[in-house]
Amino acid sequence: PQTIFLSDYTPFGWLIDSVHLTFDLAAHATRVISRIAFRPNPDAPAQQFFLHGKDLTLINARIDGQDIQPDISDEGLSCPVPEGSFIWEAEVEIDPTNNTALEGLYVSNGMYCTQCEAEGFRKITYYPDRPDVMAVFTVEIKGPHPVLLSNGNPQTVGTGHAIWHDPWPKPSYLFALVAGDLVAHSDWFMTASGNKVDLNLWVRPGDEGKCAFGMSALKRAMQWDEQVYGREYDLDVFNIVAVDDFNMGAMENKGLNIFNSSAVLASPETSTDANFERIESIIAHEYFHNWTGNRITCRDWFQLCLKEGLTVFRDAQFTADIRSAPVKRISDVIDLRTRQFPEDDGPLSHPVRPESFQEINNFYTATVYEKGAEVIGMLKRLVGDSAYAEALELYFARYDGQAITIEDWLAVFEDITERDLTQFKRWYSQAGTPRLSVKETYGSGSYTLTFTQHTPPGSYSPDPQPQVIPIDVGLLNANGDEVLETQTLEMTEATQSFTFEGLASRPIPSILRDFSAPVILERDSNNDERAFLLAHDTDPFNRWEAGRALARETLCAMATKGSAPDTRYLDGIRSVLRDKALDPAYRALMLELPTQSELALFMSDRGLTPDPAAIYDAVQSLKQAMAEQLRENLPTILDANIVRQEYKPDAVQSGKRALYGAALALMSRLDDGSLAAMQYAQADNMTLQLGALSCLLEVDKGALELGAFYDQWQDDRLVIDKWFALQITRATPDRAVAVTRALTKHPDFNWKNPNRFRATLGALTGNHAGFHAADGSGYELLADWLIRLDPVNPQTTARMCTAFQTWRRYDASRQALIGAQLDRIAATPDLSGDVTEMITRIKA
Ligand code: BAL
Ligand code: ZN
Repeated sequence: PQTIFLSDYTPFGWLIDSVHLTFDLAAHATRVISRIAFRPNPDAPAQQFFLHGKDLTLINARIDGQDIQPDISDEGLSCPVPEGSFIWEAEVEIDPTNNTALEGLYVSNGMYCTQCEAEGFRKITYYPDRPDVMAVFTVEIKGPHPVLLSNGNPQTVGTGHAIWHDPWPKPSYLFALVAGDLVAHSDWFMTASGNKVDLNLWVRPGDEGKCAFGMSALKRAMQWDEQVYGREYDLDVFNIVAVDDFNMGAMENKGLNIFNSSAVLASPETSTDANFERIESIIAHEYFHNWTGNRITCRDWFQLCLKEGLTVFRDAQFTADIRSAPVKRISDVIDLRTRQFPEDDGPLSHPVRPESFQEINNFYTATVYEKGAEVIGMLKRLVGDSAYAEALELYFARYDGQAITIEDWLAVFEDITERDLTQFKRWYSQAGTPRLSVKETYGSGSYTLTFTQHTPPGSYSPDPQPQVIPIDVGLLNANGDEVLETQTLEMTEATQSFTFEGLASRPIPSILRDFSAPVILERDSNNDERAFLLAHDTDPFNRWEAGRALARETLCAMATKGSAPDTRYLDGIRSVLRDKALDPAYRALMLELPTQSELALFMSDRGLTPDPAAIYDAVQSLKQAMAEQLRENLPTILDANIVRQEYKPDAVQSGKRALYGAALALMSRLDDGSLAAMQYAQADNMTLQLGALSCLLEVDKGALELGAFYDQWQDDRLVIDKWFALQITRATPDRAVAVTRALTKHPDFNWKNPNRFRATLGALTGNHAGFHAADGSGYELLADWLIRLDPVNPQTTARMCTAFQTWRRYDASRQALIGAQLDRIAATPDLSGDVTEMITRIKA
């Protein structure tokens, strides 16, 4: 595969005035007729006319009405063109039914749909398939389907024929088409300017009852974007379509968002609170892309973080506003540590804005998305809320309708604040998670914190330079009173000191409040201080962090030295749990232990080789100790947090259910699952039903319930995904591989469906000790399936190769076993470019 470099960017030689596409849909022989008006781009260097195209059969091509014979390769076509403007016309044939890769136009359950980001449009017709070529599209669809949809506003719509016109210039990656037997859940929204927008959520017949929540989330997102960012919707209609076979969560195509059904369909009986919250945030995310991504898009794919980092940041603000800000922040940091830190710590590490790639699909990563959002959070913290708001106003005004770069994005902040952001820009160009160590001195009322930053060198960034790190700090006295409110310290040097005067006694510092930067804080603290902060910190994030750090320390000591659980952790957690002034959702997060892979990274950061079985045993022992410690408190907690009102997926009820579920899991360790079995039997919502089943499986009970669950839900594909995943997630390490293998033989294991594949093999990779079974059986089973899936769906296969990215952390035997599987995958004949790139990088 060819490597593409950011530094090689060249504008396309032509601009497009209009695109007219006609689709004549047929299962194996869809015809796509294109008519495109090109004119020379005065800002581009001279170049040969080249259009991308893949897996297309060219029927005919014409320039200004004259038949031509272009040179055709695997990547596209080229031909001589007139010097001035010209009309390109082509007819191609494609086979949507055999398109199992789910890129371009494909068929899912009899419904035609598209996925064009990043480079799927070239599988639909010949086109300059790059984000900086923006054009106005008119799309005509012919096909025997009751519903025919494309981007923009409808012009003619009926069974068998429809014409859609999108007045907003857009790149091809935002093109979408849907045709099928669908039903709509409809509503409307009045914009601040008084334009009425028709809203439709299109689903398969039978799914109508799962649309109301998605629609309400959409309306709330539309209103929030008007109120907070001053962004209004800009078409007469906004369509969302749910599709079962989809590689990602959802896609922000202009006016026609296409969603993985798991990211939009919800009902209390079939969806958990976590599902509802995820759906709400994905709907908001895709909607927010209308401005941050669609109206203003990326010049090239290296700038992916321009739209993704900003849109993740915006959807996080939305969730924080309508739910609980501290709970959202903590959840995001857990996610960052689970997915982004390992990525940035291993062979797949890359900057938020990569400078080279082979397959852009491999860069839809936690680094681009989540670290990209963290970078925006830091920028906002450094410039302040009002400068951020002004900069965004300028951003929308200056770049509307353009395809731009990170330099353009930073320029609005430089213009508004007159700051020089040259050093800050390293967050976009340097890979790796900075380590921030801190030393302190105190004397004569003067307290000094000295920070040192160090980013481990990697292949992408062999010589990392100091970054701008906003460090939020507060100081407490020995009584737990705040003697210094939160201040943002701006660190720019490799080592830098900050002094605070006038302190009556040596303070206890609360550092990196609100997780003000995506760094690993290395502080020579101790469990007494952590316990103090767990009891007293006034910053909700750092209070949680103190508990998490105590848990990490005690689990590390238990796993490596066989220590007993630290009583300071157990006592601290009990106090927090009993504090009724604290939000139940927050208390539930306090009860959650660090993930086993987080502990593995923590240990390897300290130069220890993580033993997955020992980590698993430590976690089990600590949970048991927590249950014993809280024996007297659990009945009260359970009683206070059972929700008796009609189910609502809001923050208040879901917080109570989260705390109830966490307490029920501990109670199950004391009563052998009897309360969980009772709750399972009575459950009238999926949160409780699945939560109770999970508790039972964790204490090696629940076989009957597991069977009953399948019988009850066998016709609901999204619930059966949960059934697959839960058994594997809850399997003990010695059984995880066998359970997964057995499920791959289940008649419902439709492995070509990405959701089912992820629910099964993805769940295995999430069972840390099971996947890392010492005999290598987990690695072998995953490799078997990756090799099988690759020719069918390279994108989903490549994504799942990331399970091997942490391999150098483990012992020599495991490294040898993983290395052998990586070699086996690499040696597979006709391996896709996607997977070849991933395996090559992981092995490097
Ligand atoms: N643009 C791909 C899906 C998403 O990030 O919204
Ligand atoms: Zn996005």
